[in-house]
Amino acid sequence: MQPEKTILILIIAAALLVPAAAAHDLRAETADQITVSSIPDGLIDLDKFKIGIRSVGGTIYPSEWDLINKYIPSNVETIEVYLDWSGHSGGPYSVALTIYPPGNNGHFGPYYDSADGRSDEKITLSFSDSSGLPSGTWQFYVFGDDVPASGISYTLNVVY
Ligand SMILES: [Ca+2]
Repeated sequence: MQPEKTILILIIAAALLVPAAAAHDLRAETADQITVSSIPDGLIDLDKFKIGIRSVGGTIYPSEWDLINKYIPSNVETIEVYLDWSGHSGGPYSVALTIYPPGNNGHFGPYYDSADGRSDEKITLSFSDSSGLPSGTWQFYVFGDDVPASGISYTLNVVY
């Protein structure tokens, strides 16, 4: 093979690989049809979701996991997830979020701050399935990736 051809093939291969790799961050490691998206402004739309707000607060410590269970009823097409650990002195800090839908279908994440396109000490993502998300108990694991020994507080809202 001529060197020029080899280079051209490598360029094409790289062009094909980059979008696939960039898109992988928000894809489910599952075989179902759930679409994961960044929430454009990262803000809760209270008018749209005021019935379904499920909020919980806690304190996360270095290398510890907090498990938060949320029940999602049937016929819900979209849930939005807002994890916020912003505003602590000495930051920015790093917290990760891994989500297990019901039904042993694998998991989403772990997601870090930048997974939603903004480095703001928040993770704001939506999960959608036009035929209905899995109903039952969703498990949200909050992980203290880089937080002070004294811990930092956070809030998790799951709205639908
Ligand atoms: Ca973020």
